[in-house]
Formats: sequence, C-alpha cells, structure tokens
Amino acid sequence: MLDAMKTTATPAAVLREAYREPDWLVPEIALEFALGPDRTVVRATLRVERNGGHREPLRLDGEDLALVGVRVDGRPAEHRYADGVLSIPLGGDTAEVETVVEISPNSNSQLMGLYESGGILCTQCEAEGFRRITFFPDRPDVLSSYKVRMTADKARYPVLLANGDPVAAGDAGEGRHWAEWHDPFPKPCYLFALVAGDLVANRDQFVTAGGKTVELGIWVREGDLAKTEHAMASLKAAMAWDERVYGREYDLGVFNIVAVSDFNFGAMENKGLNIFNSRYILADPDTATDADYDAIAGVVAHEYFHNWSGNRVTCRDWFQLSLKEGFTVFRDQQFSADQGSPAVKRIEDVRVLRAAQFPEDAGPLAHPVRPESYIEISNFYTATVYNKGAELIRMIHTILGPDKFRAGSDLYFERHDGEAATCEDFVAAMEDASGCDLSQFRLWYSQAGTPRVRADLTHHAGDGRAHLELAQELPSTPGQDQKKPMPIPLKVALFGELTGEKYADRLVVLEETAQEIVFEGIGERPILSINRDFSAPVVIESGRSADDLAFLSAQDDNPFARYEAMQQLMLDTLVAAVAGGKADHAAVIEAVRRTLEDERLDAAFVAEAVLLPTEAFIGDQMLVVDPEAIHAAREALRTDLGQELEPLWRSAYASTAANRFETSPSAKGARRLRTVALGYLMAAGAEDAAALALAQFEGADNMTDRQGALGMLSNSDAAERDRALDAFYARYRSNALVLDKWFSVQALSTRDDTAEAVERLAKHPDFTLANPNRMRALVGAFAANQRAFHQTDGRGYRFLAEMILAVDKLNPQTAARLVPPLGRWRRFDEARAALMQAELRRVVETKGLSKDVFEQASKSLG
Ligand code: 0A1
Ligand code: ZN
Repeated sequence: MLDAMKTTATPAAVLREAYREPDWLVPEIALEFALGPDRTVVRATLRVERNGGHREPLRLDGEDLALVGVRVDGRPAEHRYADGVLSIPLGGDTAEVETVVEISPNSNSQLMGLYESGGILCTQCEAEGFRRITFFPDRPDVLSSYKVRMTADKARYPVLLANGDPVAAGDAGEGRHWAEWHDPFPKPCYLFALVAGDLVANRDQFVTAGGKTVELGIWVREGDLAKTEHAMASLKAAMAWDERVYGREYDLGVFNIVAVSDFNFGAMENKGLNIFNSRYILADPDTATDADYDAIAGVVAHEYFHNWSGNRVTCRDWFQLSLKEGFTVFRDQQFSADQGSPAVKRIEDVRVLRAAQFPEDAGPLAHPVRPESYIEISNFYTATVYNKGAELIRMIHTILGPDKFRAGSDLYFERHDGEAATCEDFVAAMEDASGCDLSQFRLWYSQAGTPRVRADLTHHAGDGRAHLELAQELPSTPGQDQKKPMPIPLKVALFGELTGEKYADRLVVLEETAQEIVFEGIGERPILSINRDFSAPVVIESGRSADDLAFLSAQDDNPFARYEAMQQLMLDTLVAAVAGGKADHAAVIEAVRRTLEDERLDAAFVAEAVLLPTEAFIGDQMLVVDPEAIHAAREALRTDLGQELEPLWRSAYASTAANRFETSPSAKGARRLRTVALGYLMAAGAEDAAALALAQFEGADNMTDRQGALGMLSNSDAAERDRALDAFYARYRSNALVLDKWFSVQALSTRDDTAEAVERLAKHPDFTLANPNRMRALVGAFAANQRAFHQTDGRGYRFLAEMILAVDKLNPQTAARLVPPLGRWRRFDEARAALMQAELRRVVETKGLSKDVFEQASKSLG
C-alpha cells in the first residue's frame, strides 16, 4: 500500500465472494416527505421481516442524515447510529420500524440522494444514494413495494411526481399541497425517485399490444417544451420495439420522464419515473446535432428497456451490474441499428469500444465484466461493464442465433421476474433454452483484458486448400496473471484475389489456445476477411498486406469489414510513419479515392470509412506513445489525402449541400460527409477553405453543420476562427447545453496553444465545477486531446490534477471520472510518466480525499 495512506485510513474493499443474503427483508415501505429546498423531513415506515434464523439486529444504512427519531411498533426504540449504520435490536421476526430524518437538498453538491437542480428537487439513488434520503438496507436484493406521500409549497413545486401510479392529491393549507404515489412492483431502493418542481409536460399515450393505454409525460421547464418532440417519438418507438423484438410490454398506467440540468451520468431508469440529464432529452435543429438526436433516441430507449432488464429483473448485488447494463446496452444498440443503418451503428459502437474500453482493459483500472472487488461502486459504471458487457451478450446472440437467443431471454424474464438475479442466472437461462453449452463462455465474465487473436492464412494451389491458423492470447491484467482460452466467435470469409468470388462465409468459434481451420475447393489465392461485423471484442493480428486490405476496403460485401480493412490500412501506414518518420501514403489515397468514387455506397458510410483513426487510437497501437510524432504523421496523411483528392472532396462538399433541413437518414449522412469533406479541404490548405467553413457556419440552418464548421475553424489559425467562436458564444450563451459545445470545441482543438486556452477557459465566468456536463465539456474533452494534454511541460497533467482536487470537494463521482487519463503513464516516455505519476501522487496524498478518487488514483499509481 502507498505510504501516503498510512496516515489516513484506507477505505475497505467490498468482495464479490463475501456476498451473503440480507438479514432482514423489507416487503413494504411508506415514505412521507415534507419537502423544502433547505430542509426536507423524511418519515419512513418499514415493515421488516427476519430472513432466516439469526439474531442479528436490523442494520440500516445512512449517510449525511440528521436523525430525529426511531420508533419500533409505535414506541421510541433503542438504537445506535455509528459509521453510517443505524442498528436497531429487534426481538420478534417482524416489526414496523419508523425513522424520521432531516436532509438538505440544496447543500447536496454530490448529486446523489435528494438534491436541487435549477430549482427542481429531484433524486438519484443508484447505486447507493437512497441512504442519503432515509435509513434503509441500501442493497439491490432487498425489494419493497413503495407508498410515497409528498407535501410541498404549491407555487414553487406545483408538480409532484414519484414512482408508480398517482393515487391521490390535495391541498395542505398554508400554500402547500400534497400528492401520493404507489408503486405496486416490488423494487430495490436504487430505483426510488421523486421530483418536485415547476414543470410542464409533453403528454402523449401509448397503447400496448395487450390493449392497455399508458399515459406518457416528458417533464421540462416551460421554455424547453418545444424541444421534447424527438424524445417522445423515441420513447414510443422504443416501447413498440420492445414488444416486437423481445415480447416485453410496459406494466404501469403512467410513464414519466423528467429532464434536469445537473446530473452525474446520462439518465436513470427509476421505475415509472426516469430522470434524465437534459442533454439526452432536449433537441431542436438549431441547438442539437444529428449525433445528439441519435444519442437521445439511444438513451431514451436504454432507460425504457431497463423496465424489464433491470427493474422487473434486477441485480442481486453490484458485482452483477453488467447483468442489467450489458444486456440493456445490447438492446439499445439493436434498437438504434433497426432505426437507421446497422452498419454505421456498428462502426460507431466499435469506435466507442476501442476508444473507451480497450484502453481500460489495457491499463491499471482493468477489471472483469463481473468485477471481484470494489472500494466505491460508482467507479464501476465503466465501459467494461457497459460496453464490453454488451459485446458479451452480442457474442451469445451470435453463437445461439436470434431465435434461440429470444427463447433464452424469454426464459430469463419468466424465471426471474420480480427477483434479484446474477450474471450466472442469465447465462444459465440462455443455456437451458438453447441447449448450447456455455460453460467455457463464462470466462468472459471473469477474465479481464482484451484477447489478441493471431490469424494466418496459407493456401496450397495444388490441393485447393486454405489453412487458417488461429491463436489467442489474453494479456495479464492487475490481479490476473494466468488466463484460460475463451470461446471467440469469429465471422470469417474468403475472397478470391483474381475473381473476387466469395469462397467461404461462416462462423468459426476459436475455443483452444490455437486451432487450424481448413477450407476446401479454393482455386486461387484467397484473401481473409475476419471478425466481420466485429463478432468478437478482440484485437486481430493478421499481417495482411496493404494490397489485401485495399482489396477488402473496396470489395468486401460486409460493410463493417470494409470499413475495418480501410482503418487497418490507415493504421498500418500511420504506425509505419511514426516509426520511420515518413511513409508511403499511396495505398491509403487510392483506397479512399475508390471509396469516394463508389456510387453504390451511402454518404453516412463513406464519411465513416474515409476518417483517419484518432491520435489516441494510433497511440494505443504503440508500446511508447509519442504524441507529437503521431500528430505529425496523421496531419501529413490528412494533408496528402486532402491535396491528392481535392476535386473529389470538392464534389463531395458540393453534392451534399441541402436546400433545407431534413432529419432523414440520407440527409444526416450528407451532413456528416459534408463536414468530413470540409475537414480535408482545410487539411489540404485550400485557399478558400476557411471562407467555406465560415460560410457554412454562418449559413447553417442546423447545429450539425454549424458545429461541424466551428470545429474545423477551431483547429485553424485563420482569422475566421475568432469571429466564429465569438458569434457562437453570443448566440448561445444562455443555452447551457450549447455552451458546453463551445467549451468542448476549444478543448479539442489541434492548435499548439490549446492547453493555455483551456486554462483560460477554466476561469471563464460561464465555467463551473458544480455542473458535471460543463466539467466534462471542458476538462473531460481536454484530457481526451492526446497531443494537448500530453504537452511535454506537464501543464496538462497539473491542470487535470487541480481540477480533480477542486471537484472532489463538491462531487466525488465526477472527480473520479477524470482520473483515468493520468493512469496511462506506463504508456509514455520516462519524462512524461514521471510528471503524470507525480500528479497522481499529489492527488492521493491530499487530505480528506473521497474514496471515489482515492480508489482510482491509488490503483492508477499501481
Ligand atoms: N443505471 C443508469 C446509470 C446511472 C448510474 C448512476 C447514476 O448516478 C450516479 C446515474 C445513472 C443507466 O444505465 O442509465
Ligand atoms: Zn443502464
């Protein structure tokens, strides 16, 4: 353990192995809230039942609660409150336990429990926020039915919402009113929610397949009502989709969504009352990009899908988090793929996985999809649990096929409805329904790290046979040195080099450390297409030549594989350039030319395919990351591509111009390609490029074009840059979500002075540590800007550490999310690594650090 922690107590780790059933169950709870912004009084009445034959007292979790009184069966009762636990000795097997506490919503800057956001009182309880509202066994395997009564000032909080169905409301006198809500579905306390505020609703209805009418409401501040149409359309589409694809119907009479401006994550699936970060609800063409629209549809669907995968069947303990999150991300990915282009959606999902999850798996914070231990559970809402978790479900879907997968999900929901289940329960249901043996597959849940698969194809012209040799290796990760081979489903095809004929197209499951597959009847040299559709979350090392990759990028009939071949070709070229100082760009230029000239391809796909890998992803391919060399190599290739193909970029730019704004997939694709083409014209140094960008910026009738142009200008030294940034600020300064974009675009700039600019922006009057969106927009974006963040003088590291420490005092969860970029120090040269470690040490040694930041920073030091 670190020296620093000898002086303060090291927070204890919770272990998966240590799981025990709860001593006491709470089948019913009644909550009464006397709501006020400074002071809220919470009276909780719990019906408790002893679980098993033990003599343990009732233990209730509590945090930042001022205890007013405890009664058992109506009488004042003996109790002890220490170290976050209220212990109450109980003689019988059942009791009615009442506690009264006071809390202060407007001094709650952690945004966990009951807090105030823009004058609205709202809650966030996952994972362990309910204990900040009242005393309760705050663990997901204690399920209760809830009755909630709220009283509040009528003028300030005219709308009172909670989980379930509204049952009664009335006047309370003295300017106050009350409302009661009952939720008949037993739920864990992390799904509890209430909202009190001056809100208006976009109301609609959905009739379920079973003929039940559901009242839908999306609640926002009055001025935002016009921006809720897309979220409402997405919600109805998601409800219909879940009925059609998974046979899942909604189960309550109402479904409400509330948007708030201060929220730690994206959104929360509270039963019947989802609470959202407003960025995933509010959209109109003037303020939201196409990517924002897509994210809204995806997150609205995600939270809605949790009603079954998460709420009706919940998690036994937090180590099972991926049970609900991996499955629900997979479901929202399927939904989004069905709404638009499956190939482009898959490309985007893989891009996210590679940008966020692969580095996590390769670094000091690597953990299995089902972790073994944690200090602070909030640190485990990770890309591994969410996105790799979704890849695991996708692999099961690929191995079983859609019909058996559906039989498996039906069995899972039927078997575990109303229960708190485990990842094991999910896999067992898939196995039982399909008859497929998934015993070896379970290793995917317990082993961390990204497998590397070596694939070598040889061909013997004489006997017409091709041999595919596959070998897997799983790198060691913290606490896991020895790994076993896992089943890796690889979609494989072979194409004839001369004729282009497809000789084979099948699913190969690599189960051993090494395996050979033989293909017969192949009369010409075959070219290998492997991990088509990204069927497994692995790194493929195939050593395919530039010619073979160029062939696949032009001819593979699997669009994802086509994109992938182009990316590999670009990556090989860039890695060679970083190693050797310069590289031959001809193959990439030719492949991009063919893609741009291929009229059968849609614009959205072309835009994805011609984009170079990010600087960070290029860095991930190297043992020692050299941010300057990577930037130089990538810019050189961008410039060459821009110059050599200038006429094609110009025609792509011209042909994607639109007369007026439309949201159709083809219009979105055109906008995407238009900004990509503009980027290449800027890279080419075309004389009119900055003017074109400014014209696009000024003439845009939508945020996609406007932000796209602003991003290009923000990278440049052109005079148009400041003009555009100032105009953007002036126009949107009162819209927080759009102002976030203004901060991000500058933090992501490729200019040499970005680190200084970011330091200045942190002193801007519109910057605030209190709002997680604003923090991520400036500080999160900057830390993702590889070259700027890793500037050799270490000012980027210092800035980040200072931000972490400042935010930690207010909001530990948000602070902890900023730590991982510093934890990449092992991948950098000695000088940078030393500077990064020094900042991590400074953080860890700080007195009064949260356990959130302590866990991330101490693990990052190793
Ligand atoms: N279950 C949510 C994620 C979430 C987790 C924690 C939160 O508060 C700190 C908020 C949301 C989801 O998967 O959408
Ligand atoms: Zn989720």
